[in-house]
Amino acid sequence: MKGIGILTAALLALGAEPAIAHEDGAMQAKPEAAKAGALAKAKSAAAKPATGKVVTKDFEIAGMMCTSCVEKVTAGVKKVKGVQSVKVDLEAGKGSITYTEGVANPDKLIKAIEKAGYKGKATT
Ligand SMILES: [Cu+2]
Repeated sequence: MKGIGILTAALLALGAEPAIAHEDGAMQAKPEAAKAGALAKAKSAAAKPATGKVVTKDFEIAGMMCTSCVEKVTAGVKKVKGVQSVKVDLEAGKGSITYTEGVANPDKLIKAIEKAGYKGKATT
């Protein structure tokens, strides 16, 4: 995983989409879960931000290649105060994050994604 991480970082630095397969063989582990995440994301896309309210926002998460990447992002984002739930869609490279507005915010969530080693960007 160490060598892969360095290669991933190099690819990200070049702005390239990492096209290499992960060697832990976990890539095809959860296609159904990924699809379910996409559906849940579509349902919650209309949520509007308001202080103290629980909202769901979608984020682009670049650089994930396997389920352990998904776990890293999920664990990192869940550590942010105010986060209620995190659904990461590996295939789509997206995450749907439900959190209390005013406690957590998109900046904090993106920082948590970056701290886990990936690139985050708010899409809603
Ligand atoms: Cu991975």
